[in-house]
Amino acid sequence: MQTRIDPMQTGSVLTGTIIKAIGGLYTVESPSGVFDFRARGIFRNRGQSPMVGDRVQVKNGVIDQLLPRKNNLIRPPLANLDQLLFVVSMYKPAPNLLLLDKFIAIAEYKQITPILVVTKADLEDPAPLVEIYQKAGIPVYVVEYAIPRTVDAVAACLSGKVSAFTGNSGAGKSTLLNAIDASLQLETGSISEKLGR
Ligand SMILES: Nc1nc2c(ncn2[C@@H]2O[C@H](COP(=O)(O)OP(=O)(O)OP(=O)(O)O)[C@@H](O)[C@H]2O)c(=O)[nH]1
Ligand SMILES: [Mg+2]
Repeated sequence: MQTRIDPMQTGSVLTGTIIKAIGGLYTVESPSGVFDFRARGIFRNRGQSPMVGDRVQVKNGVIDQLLPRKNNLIRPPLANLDQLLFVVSMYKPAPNLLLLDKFIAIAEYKQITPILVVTKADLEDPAPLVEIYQKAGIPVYVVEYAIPRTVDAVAACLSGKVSAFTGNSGAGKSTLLNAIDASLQLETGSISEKLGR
């Protein structure tokens, strides 16, 4: 059985993954628990900044070392992704395929598996879009909230992988994440509708 360590204790060393980064405070998930730390000033001086997904070593209660990254994105700053889920809605907002193709190319280049998740299929037939991307070898999931197994399929593809969701405002990212995990309780709709896009 692992003894619980005090990560702030002098001489303690802990390795974990950053799961949240806000205002210079980093939440690190480790085998001994989840803790908040700051990072050594040296990272800023080197123009290196810890990001969500980074594997880090914490010494004496401070993030001391960033372990080598498999890949990373700059905006949003995310490291060590296995897959990127592109949430594309069939209607309002309509799909922007040029942008989608660019992002898929970037993901492939960074060795991140691109996955297409199609929403609002109840409002417009997704078949033509699905066909294009399936033919190109991209995994495609069509989500229909009236058919729960379509949500379960997306949830299942997340298992054991580090994933990020991206997509236009209003595409249905928060709605989907809430359907996958109701405890998230993400706000949906309001902002996009106020902006009218
Ligand atoms: N008809 C229909 N509406 C959907 C579907 N998915 C999402 N919506 C609606 O679309 C609106 C926007 O959904 P959100 O989940 O808030 O979109 P988002 O991608 O999180 O948007 P931002 O947070 O602004 O980036 C909400 O009113 C949802 O109820 C769908 O599959 N069908
Ligand atoms: Mg949202």
